[in-house]
Amino acid sequence: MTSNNSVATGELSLYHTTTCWFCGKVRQAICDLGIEIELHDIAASSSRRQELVEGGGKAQVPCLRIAQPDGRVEWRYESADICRYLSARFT
Ligand SMILES: N[C@@H](CCC(=O)N[C@@H](CS)C(=O)NCC(=O)O)C(=O)O
Repeated sequence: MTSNNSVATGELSLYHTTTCWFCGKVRQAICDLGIEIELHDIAASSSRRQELVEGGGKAQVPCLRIAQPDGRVEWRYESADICRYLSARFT
């Protein structure tokens, strides 16, 4: 637990932009679930954008990067799928 009582989820990070409505929906879900996920703004950082394209295959946001315990990395696109995944894991 962190100081503001939320769950820190180090193996997850969200590639997003501040202007994308779909990203806002996912950020709101993260907030509602009381979890903390590192955010990477691909509009503000070309290296983060490149990471997303190289890892996930396209520059679409939002995308949740999930580092599995066995070392595999999953790149999950689609805001509804991301919200469903987070809700199933953290509710
Ligand atoms: N169906 C997707 C739509 C996401 C979407 O359209 N994202 C836009 C930004 S608002 C985007 O990344 N467009 C660039 C691209 O698809 O390459 C979702 O719900 O996540």
